[in-house]
Amino acid sequence: MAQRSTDWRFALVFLLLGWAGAPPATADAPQVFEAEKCAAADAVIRRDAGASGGCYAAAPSDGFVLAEMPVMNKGTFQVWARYRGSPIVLRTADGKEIGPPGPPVSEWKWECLGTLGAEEGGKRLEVFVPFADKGEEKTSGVDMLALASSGETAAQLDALAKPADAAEMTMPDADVVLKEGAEPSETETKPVTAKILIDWNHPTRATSRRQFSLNIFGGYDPQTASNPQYLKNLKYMDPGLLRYHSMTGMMSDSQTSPHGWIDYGTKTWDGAKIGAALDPVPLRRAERLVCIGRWPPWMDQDKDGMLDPDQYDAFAKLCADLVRLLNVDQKRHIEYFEITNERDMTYWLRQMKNGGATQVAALADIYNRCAAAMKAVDPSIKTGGPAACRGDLLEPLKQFVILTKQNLDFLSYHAYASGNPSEPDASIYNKTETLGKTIISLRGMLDALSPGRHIELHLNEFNICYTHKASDGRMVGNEGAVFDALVFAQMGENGLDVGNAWNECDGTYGKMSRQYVLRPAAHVFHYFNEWLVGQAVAVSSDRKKKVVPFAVIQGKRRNWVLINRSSHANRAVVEFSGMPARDGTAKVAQIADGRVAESTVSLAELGTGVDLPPQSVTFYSLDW
Ligand SMILES: [Ca+2]
Ligand SMILES: [Ca+2]
Repeated sequence: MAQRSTDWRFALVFLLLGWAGAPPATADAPQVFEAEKCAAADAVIRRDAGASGGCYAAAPSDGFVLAEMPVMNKGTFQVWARYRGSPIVLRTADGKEIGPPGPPVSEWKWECLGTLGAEEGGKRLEVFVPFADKGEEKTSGVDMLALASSGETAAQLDALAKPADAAEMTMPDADVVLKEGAEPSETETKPVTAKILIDWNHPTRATSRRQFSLNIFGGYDPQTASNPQYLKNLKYMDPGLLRYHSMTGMMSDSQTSPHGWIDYGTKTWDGAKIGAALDPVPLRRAERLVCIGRWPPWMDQDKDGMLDPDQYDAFAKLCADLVRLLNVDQKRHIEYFEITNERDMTYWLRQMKNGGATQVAALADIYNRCAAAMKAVDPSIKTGGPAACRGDLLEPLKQFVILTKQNLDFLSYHAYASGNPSEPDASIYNKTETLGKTIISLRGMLDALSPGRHIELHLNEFNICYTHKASDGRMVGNEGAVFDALVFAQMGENGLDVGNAWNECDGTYGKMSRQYVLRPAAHVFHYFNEWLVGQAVAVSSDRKKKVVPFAVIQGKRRNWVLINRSSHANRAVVEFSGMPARDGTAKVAQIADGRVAESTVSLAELGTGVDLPPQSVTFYSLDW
């Protein structure tokens, strides 16, 4: 019946266009999808009387791929969504965003979110939700999706909505949850034997200690920075690039705040205090980046989180003064300076969330003035930013790069897996795969915009949970070690320039505690930096939701890691190609159950299978 009515409509369109002398219509009928039917397995499904079919799909967390749909269209077509509440972003499965995000809307509404060409046919489209609902009121969601030829109207698409079945609407005005989100992504709980292949003849990318690096948070405080155990632990973890970052601390009064670097009397940098913090940390094997996270409070008199317009040049001068103090007066040769931290929150995220024009150009203007003033003092420095808290929102970052690229040596962003301590481990670990895809998207964007000059990509904060208020204890447990190892494997595989975990020392996130005791993840830093810097090679696992491998050739050694991301033990059989059959013994370092232990294993044992403890990271090193 539906087919026949479509045919009639088609015939009518053809007839009318033909009669008007226009080219013959090539339009297909719109392809319409119920969002709840193509939603991700861990989406929330809710019932609502105003939704087509009585149901819609919602995101359980920020930055969620809510639904995927196939694109079968051949020509140019428009992508529409019927949704309510928070904005949504449509993108192709390879990460290309289709037009700007759909704005927030208060009632169910069709919005055309962009036009795609024939070259997108055969791909899949993703519906990406940047911001999930928080608090009590939870009504945001996507009801329907449509691929339509140009000229379709919202009213025409509305006619394709199916009314809710009145009998099923027990509470017509309420959003009833039919299915909760965030179900465990890995339902299988039995041990498996994973077959791991390492192809030593198939090089991929070089890895570096710059990837396996850290934020220096305690290093703002001279007392921490000069503690011998703190320094010993830093040396053990051996990061290649230290990012000095303390968001509010650095701009605090140096007399009253341990992290403060500003003399509030003179409103300038406190050179003596800064020297006392930086002097004790040796430069032996690490570059440094200093992040100027924000402007001092007197430059934001109206307290809207944005630099007051009459203070742009004053802030640029303050930034240049810091470069002069550190690199000219104190001769520290600091290589990298970062201009602002997570100001996407005030310049475009809140606008995207609540509706309103984004202010990317304003932040780019601030950036450009600062970079010019800083490079005038020391032309050798590299400047970058904006340390965006949301690297997964490509479009505003692309605009930022377009507006700053003459002055941009590195693009920086952050990635936290969750804000919910009860989100299952498997779901947290899966997000490291998403993190890898974001590296690919951002790298592709930078290369397209700056083909002649390599703009570095820095993922310079990452961890499991973005808020210390949630007290997610996994960051200081075995899960933190597994998570960091999975992130490092993604960085190595996808060619990130610099990675800095948040952070080296504190109560919630630190790779060491405030009492300078190493947490399990600290050993991941040590062994990645000692054993896994070299030429990465192709690897595979037939159970990669259970055991994840990563391998490098390091001089005369062949080194690799096996990450068991299950809460139970698994077995791994390791096979090599590109290496003649031989006997031998590999050194082993295993992080499990909160400790690290070194041992050895024979190649014969690896070929028949080794046991990997729950939530463990095991490193191997073989003399070639
Ligand atoms: Ca629906
Ligand atoms: Ca302001």
